[in-house]
Amino acid sequence: MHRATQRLLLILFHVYVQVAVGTYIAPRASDTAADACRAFRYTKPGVASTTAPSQYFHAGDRVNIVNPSSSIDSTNLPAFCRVQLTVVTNPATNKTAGAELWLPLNWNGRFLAIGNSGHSGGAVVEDLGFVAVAQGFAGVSTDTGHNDTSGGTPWPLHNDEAIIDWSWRAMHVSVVVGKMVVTTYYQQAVNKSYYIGCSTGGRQGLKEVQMFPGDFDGVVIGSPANWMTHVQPWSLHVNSLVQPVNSTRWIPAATWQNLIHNEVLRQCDGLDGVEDGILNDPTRCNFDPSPITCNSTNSTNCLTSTQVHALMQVYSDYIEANNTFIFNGLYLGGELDYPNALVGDHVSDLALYYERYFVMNDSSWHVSQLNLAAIQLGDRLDVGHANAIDPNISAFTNAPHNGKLIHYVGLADQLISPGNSKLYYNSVKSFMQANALGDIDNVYRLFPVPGMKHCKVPSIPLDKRLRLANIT
Ligand SMILES: [Ca+2]
Repeated sequence: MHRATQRLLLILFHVYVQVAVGTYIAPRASDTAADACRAFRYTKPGVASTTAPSQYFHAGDRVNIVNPSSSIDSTNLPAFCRVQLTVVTNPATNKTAGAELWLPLNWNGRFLAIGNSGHSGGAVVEDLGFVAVAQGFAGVSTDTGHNDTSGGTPWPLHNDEAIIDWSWRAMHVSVVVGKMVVTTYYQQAVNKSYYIGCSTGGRQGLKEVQMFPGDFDGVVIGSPANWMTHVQPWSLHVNSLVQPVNSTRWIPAATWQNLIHNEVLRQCDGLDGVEDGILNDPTRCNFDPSPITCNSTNSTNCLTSTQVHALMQVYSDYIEANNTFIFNGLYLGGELDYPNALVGDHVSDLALYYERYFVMNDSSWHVSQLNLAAIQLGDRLDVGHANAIDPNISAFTNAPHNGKLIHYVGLADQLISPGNSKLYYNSVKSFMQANALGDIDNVYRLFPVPGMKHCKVPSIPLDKRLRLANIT
């Protein structure tokens, strides 16, 4: 008997025995998908290329990925293919950015881009998992053009290309390339295209709506840091209202969380008809600090007049020299978290970083140098064109594109005044009305969320939170 035939018979016999004794394991149905994933490469010179072997995760496989800005460790995800790309963001300089595409086996035909946070680099793998593939979307996330780790030279210093990538370019290019790669992978065009992001992610989403209205059919943004040239100086301003620690204006965390918060609730909570610890509309309350101001009969559990002045400034609009409006104040009601943020014991890292390395290109710039001229310099430069404040979104919302924009903001936001969201929404509404571009109610909705912090609903685990926020 021919040796090859012998081998074939041996193999068949081996299989027969395994089946007979119940040990034969058929190949998984998804192994074809796994093989296709692992073999997948994308190379388009001058545009993008895969930078690592694509990884396939079967449903329930442990997905444990960490980068400088995001991490995920889960065994609850459906089957998907992880594709890592380098995209060319500026062919003239050969500047590139990293991007990840997570492509579910059971694809719903839709595309979802995930926004970033802060100034950090690194794809948002957490949301690629829990938001995109968990709901059947092909997800894309950019590293914003840098992969910053703490320490070393700050990435934006004298690096305009990196700043432009962070500001808008890496997102847009990743979306355009991402759709091409998705189409190649599934051999099927994207049906609908969506975006979701909060804070920096909210800013990126608005930038997309304003600059690249064709990228998405629907955009969901939360508390956007869209007025960079004002939110950053405002953050430093709020710091300075109470800092340094142990100055006469300093207010300890326990005082915010007990004395002040309790008095705010006493005066404001019931105005919405329900005393539940949440202010449905903090702007309705005309807070009077006098009951907690120290006087001749109460000099211990109280605020000095200097502290009261600081407190009321924190809740007030930031008005600079020449009566120049800079930014809205924090809202009443979020005092449990305010000491963990801008009225805490240290200067805002993000804001100081922005002023030093984006605007001034000066590592020694100090908070004490903040003034109207510095803010106006920031406005004039609008470094990287990071501001996303254009009120004309008609190319996105109106025919023929007919996009939809959903915007939410927590009214207890501790990092960006909720007034900023209202300001942008109202600017769009006014612009569209003034230019006869239609009523925005059908295309752009703002949802203020009472009691909600910056981009977070407290006390609910992330994966459950995201499923509650299911946007399918
Ligand atoms: Ca209430």
